[in-house]
Amino acid sequence: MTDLVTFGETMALFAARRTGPLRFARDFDLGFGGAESNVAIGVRRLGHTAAWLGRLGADEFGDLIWSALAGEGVDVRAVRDPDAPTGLMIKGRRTADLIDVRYYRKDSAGSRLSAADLDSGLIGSARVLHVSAITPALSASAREAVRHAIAVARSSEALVSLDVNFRRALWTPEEAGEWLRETVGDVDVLFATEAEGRLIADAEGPAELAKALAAYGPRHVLVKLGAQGALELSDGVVRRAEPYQVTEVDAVGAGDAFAAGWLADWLAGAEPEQRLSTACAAGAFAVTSQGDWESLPRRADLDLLGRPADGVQR
Ligand code: KDG
Repeated sequence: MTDLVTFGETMALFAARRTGPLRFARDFDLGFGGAESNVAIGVRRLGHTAAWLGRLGADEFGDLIWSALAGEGVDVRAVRDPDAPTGLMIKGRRTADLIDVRYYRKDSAGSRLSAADLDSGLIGSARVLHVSAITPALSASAREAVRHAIAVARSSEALVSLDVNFRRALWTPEEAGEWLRETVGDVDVLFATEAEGRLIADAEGPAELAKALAAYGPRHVLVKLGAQGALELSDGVVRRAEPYQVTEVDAVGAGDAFAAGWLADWLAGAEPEQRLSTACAAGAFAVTSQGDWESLPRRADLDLLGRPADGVQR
């Protein structure tokens, strides 16, 4: 049995090393990223088994993603598509504090994902199914894949987790809101920023927003508040966590890290306060270095945050 199964599009990532307009970038780091595979790596590093399903091009980027995920211990169940390339992301640094991400993913292998690519037996035997609302925005077949996977997980009583992960480049707020309102009643855990939560429901303040979102059905609602920490509403109880103080280098992937931390502690049967704290710690680690997933913590790393030390570990 796999603890967590997730699926979605993972793309090759070229990250500019130089700050300024992208056209003047000379050197790029080659890596990869995908909201769901980032979560799979995070959960794996925190001690649980994780499988990632998807479609990759039969190309060098597909090979890179496959071998790196497998190297992280993720069970990779991807279809290799001979007719479509692995999608690309280009990450520029317009200013020292502003990262801009461009996608080259239209008609990519990942966007051609369909329900037939998913191993229903694997989903049905998992303890957690994690999806993001990026996938339904990729194509009609990918949207159907999400619907199918949630139905399989529901019938097997797996915990169904959904991260809103709104991508304006893929669909409008209205389109996203409509899909989310149709779907959120079928999930157990909902991760959203305040702005993302308002795609679904309107309410003042994070606690009221969490209550409005919970009214749609999720048992656990997590509202991510960035530098203000996070708020959780679970079984009617609101909990608030303060953020960990770290120096931010690259915020991309923080939400996936937060979800990974929360889900890993749910799998471990941790107390709600501990679970929320681990989620915040994982999110804090994610922003400390470049890359969408590289600085995700292992269990032993979690104690490093918040230590009033001189910043040196020997
Ligand atoms: O959350 C980080 C992800 O956004 C990134 O790794 C790539 O899946 C991705 C996307 O669509 O932006």
